Amino acid sequence: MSKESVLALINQSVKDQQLQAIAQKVSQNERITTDEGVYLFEHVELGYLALLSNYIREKRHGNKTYFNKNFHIEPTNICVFDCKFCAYSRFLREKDDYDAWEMSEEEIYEAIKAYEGQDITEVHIVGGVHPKMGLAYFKNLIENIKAIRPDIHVKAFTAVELDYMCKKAKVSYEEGLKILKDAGQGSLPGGGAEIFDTEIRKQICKDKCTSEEWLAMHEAAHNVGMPSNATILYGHIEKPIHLVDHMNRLRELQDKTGGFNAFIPLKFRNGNNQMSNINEVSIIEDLKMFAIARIFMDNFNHIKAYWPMIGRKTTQLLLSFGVNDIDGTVDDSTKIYSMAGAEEQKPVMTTEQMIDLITAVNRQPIERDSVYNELRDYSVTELV
Ligand code: V47
Ligand code: SF4
Repeated sequence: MSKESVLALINQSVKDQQLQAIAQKVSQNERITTDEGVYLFEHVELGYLALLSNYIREKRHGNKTYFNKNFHIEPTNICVFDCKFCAYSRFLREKDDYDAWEMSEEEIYEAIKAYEGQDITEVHIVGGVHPKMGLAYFKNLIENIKAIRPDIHVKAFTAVELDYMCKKAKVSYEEGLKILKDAGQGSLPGGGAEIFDTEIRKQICKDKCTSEEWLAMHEAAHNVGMPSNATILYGHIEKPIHLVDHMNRLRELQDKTGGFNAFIPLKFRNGNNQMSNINEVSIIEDLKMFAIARIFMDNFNHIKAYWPMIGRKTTQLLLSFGVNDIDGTVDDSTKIYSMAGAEEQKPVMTTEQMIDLITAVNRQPIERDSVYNELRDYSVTELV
């Protein structure tokens, strides 16, 4: 839809001057304010959010929808922290914590070798914050993974894991990140951000790194030449003002470094955790979150829906609400969401299924690498 038609439609159909002003800004590539962000959450109907976010999405990416061929490794779910929303972590406080796991180094290398000969481009490694797995352990692990699979991009460790390992090793964030980068790490995933507002963070994850530390870690990563992603955990006790504050802090850091690739809203799932009394939000709230993220985060090139978390059908819908990236084939036993009741209990999609999911809603499937170089356009090449 053209700029003129988006504006005309909004101007003709609503008397809401604030929405008209926002639409005007969107059509002129201008940034909206935090007050306007909150206004979108509180007063604007989903149809208008769809119109604006899809306009931005198509202006930036047309119908292109990115995915990659990746797999996940979660070395352990043993964690020194106790986030209230986490269904996955175990701290072996009691010896009979039967569903705690800890992969041996050999098991990790075997998991990498299992993909030999397959055109996978990325391994995503995150897990609990294990008191015994430190910087030296992970440096060695990454070096060995790269020795087995030199071509693979290692996206690893949330800022929470990195903060813990740097502090324990008594090195600055930049020093720690340089060690990992030299070992072969390529980028950072976006986890651990949750909600930056101090009060909300205190209530849902009071003992892990602070918001300031999370942001400082990502700034340090960008400074040493490692790009990263950013997430937000929405749909629990937060209010629109906290969502907008969170996005604003990321937008400011992105202005400074330009090092973020994608913004990934993560829907709070209420299974088996200490916040199970909180209802999950409706699909309307999901669509709103992604659409407003697309409108507000004007300096983030990609808005990603992590399909194992949000489900395949909602992912398809989200491709008309600002989303242009759906992560990867994932192939794995990733448990951080399945244990909290996410849509997919054992998420894996073949390339063919990925292509079908995207083409079924008239978008263009593009395989990308971890830093968004386009590898293959599946709308013009045959799957072999
Ligand atoms: O930080 C944990 C979230 C995150 C729950 O960068 C939960 O490409 C909802 O960040 N309900 C870790 N969310 C995973 C992550 C991620 C995933 C996929 C791709 C990328 C990327 C990053 O998982 C945590 C937390 O926000 N999480 N428990 C839950 N009950
Ligand atoms: Fe540990 Fe991460 Fe779970 Fe928090 S979300 S308890 S840091 S594994």
